[in-house]
Amino acid sequence: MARPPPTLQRKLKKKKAEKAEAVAQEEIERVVAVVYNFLDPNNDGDVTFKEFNAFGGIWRELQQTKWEFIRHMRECFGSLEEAWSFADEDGSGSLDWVEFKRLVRRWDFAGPIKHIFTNLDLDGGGDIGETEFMSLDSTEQPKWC
Ligand SMILES: [Ca+2]
Ligand SMILES: [Ca+2]
Repeated sequence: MARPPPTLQRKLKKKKAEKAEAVAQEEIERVVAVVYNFLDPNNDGDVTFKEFNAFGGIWRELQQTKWEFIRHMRECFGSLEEAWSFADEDGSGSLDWVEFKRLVRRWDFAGPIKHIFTNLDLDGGGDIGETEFMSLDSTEQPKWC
């Protein structure tokens, strides 16, 4: 089959880009709607300062817990690399929830570990891979800690 003339090719390319942009825009709108619903628990269509602040509070709490978790591991193992080699007991290259829970208990860390687990599972695959785990290493201490 002959290739379409360059002008048509450009047009097709532009159409494709426009379509991708529309899909991205839809995705953004979907996420914004989810966040907005989350922020507007009484569903009056208005996000009050108080509601917005509650969300900020949850976020700060999570950052703080995460930071304490990192500090705790560094105290116990010296570094996150050491912690990882200890954590992945069966050498599968990832930590599932059960594995994670068992190990965190052994480290005597008391905190909302489910939040940490969900937060660490960046790709949402249900377990924590080494790259995901090591992302902790670049986490900075929250200013308020
Ligand atoms: Ca494992
Ligand atoms: Ca994962």
